[in-house]
Amino acid sequence: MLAEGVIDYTREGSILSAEQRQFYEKNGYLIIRNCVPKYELERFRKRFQDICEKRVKAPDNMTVMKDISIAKSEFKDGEKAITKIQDFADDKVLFEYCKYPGVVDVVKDLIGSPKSNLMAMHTMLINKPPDNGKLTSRHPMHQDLQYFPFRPADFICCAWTAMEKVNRANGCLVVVPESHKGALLPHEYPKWEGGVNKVYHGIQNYDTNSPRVHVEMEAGDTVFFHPILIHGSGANRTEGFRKAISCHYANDDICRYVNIEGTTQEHLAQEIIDMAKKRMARYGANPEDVQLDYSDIWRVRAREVNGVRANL
Ligand SMILES: O=C(O)CCC(=O)C(=O)O
Repeated sequence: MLAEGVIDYTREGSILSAEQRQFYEKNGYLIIRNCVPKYELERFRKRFQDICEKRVKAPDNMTVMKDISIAKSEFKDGEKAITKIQDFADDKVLFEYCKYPGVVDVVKDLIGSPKSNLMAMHTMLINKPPDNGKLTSRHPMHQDLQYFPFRPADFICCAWTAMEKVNRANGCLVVVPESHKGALLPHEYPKWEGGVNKVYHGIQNYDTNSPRVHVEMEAGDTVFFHPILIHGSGANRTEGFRKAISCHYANDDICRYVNIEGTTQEHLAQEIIDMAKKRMARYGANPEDVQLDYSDIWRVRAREVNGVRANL
């Protein structure tokens, strides 16, 4: 079924039809409606609120991010101050999302098989804030592979689940179908007047005329997408916060870490290494004493969701 690292999308999956798998192969994404039940989403929402309001302790390695406009606003703490939490794999409630069978079974059908060893590599709960007019709530068009030091890309997949209705008004995902067939393009910070959030890199000289699809979804709908697919999200022009939860998976039987030195990823990798060193300093380590390779950061993040870890 997986000959020489090539996926045969013409066959039926365990739960996906051959048509669904072929849609993913052609377009680089696939929407599964009603993939995660509302009661699970409510548990994740409550947990996020408990973490934000400090009613439960956040795992040590979790990153809390604030939109640059919020960082300067009256909201210093709590749910309204937090734009995103990242690396929640050590939070037992939120990590249930990554292991949720309705999600994992689709991932197995897209990048592996029922027996594949699958790792959760990157976890996020995004709480896109209402935009204050500066358009900082936008996420520039990018390719997620820009962040990853492991390959091959065809064996990596993101699951992104809407925790409420997402539409153009509150900044749904925007994807460029078939763009996953291209290469990883150079990224940089967009030159936006209102400012850009930390590590929100966008594609250099992105052609705004590229044919795009606005992925409007109901709570529980999940879009699965390839890490080279060009995507981003618009400003949230509503009064509410737009929540989504996501996990990037990699097939551990096939994927290996690669050296990104000297590539277009190097600059971003250095930024992320510097952030990790700052965090270590907060825990008492001297960053000068730490030799940190970019792949080490990902080894620490990776968690098994099916089978066992062998390579990542
Ligand atoms: O949820 C969003 O608005 C965009 C998320 C995204 O594209 C990302 O974090 O890579």
